Amino acid sequence: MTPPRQIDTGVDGFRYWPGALTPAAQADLLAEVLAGVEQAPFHQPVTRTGRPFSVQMSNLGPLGWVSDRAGYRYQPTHPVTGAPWPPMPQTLLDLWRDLTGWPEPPDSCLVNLYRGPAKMGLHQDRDEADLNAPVLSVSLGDAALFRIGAADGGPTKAIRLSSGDVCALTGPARLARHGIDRLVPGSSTLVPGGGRINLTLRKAGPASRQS
Ligand code: MD3
Ligand code: FE
Repeated sequence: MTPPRQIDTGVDGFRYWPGALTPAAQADLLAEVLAGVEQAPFHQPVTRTGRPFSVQMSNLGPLGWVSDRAGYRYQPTHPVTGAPWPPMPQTLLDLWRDLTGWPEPPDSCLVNLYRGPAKMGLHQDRDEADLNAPVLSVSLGDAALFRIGAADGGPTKAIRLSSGDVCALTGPARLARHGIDRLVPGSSTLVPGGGRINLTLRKAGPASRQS
């Protein structure tokens, strides 16, 4: 893998590998993810106030991020079917090891599906037990305008994330504010039915005790 490109987001610890996955690798990975999602169909979560997300979600791996009127959390089962989440593809475990070097594997892969006007408001990711562990994001399908800014406020910057791009959020970027402003419609034909799939790999559960 090529070294990450340092781009000026104003946020230290944002590491970016544009075009990390070839078109063939993107197609193979998407097929694995969609096979998993057949067992764990996309659902539309709601916030604590009952407002639906415009993004549809599923998860792969031991823990999945869910949101409902009880709040946000990671749980081992699908909120609608009650079944355990399908396994995380080995490709993603390898990518995490190669790019983050983190000593523990990810235990969660959130699969976000954006179609049409779907977006994600500016937020921080802080539902994970160990906020020192990095987060790795893989973009597939239509490009998106991603927005990022420092944890403590101030200006934000927009970056176009395209299919096959990978980014890691480490160190001071781990608590960065970030979101998705909008898709760039028609920029890819990868996802059947159109749109964008983002895979977010995390170590969500507690760090295992070091021996
Ligand atoms: C910066 N997902 O699921 S991925 C999310 O494209 C989420 O679906 C977006 O934000 C998406 O929580 C953005 C890039 C990303 C993921 C995690 C981060 C950026 C991040 C965590 C900290 C800082
Ligand atoms: Fe996030």
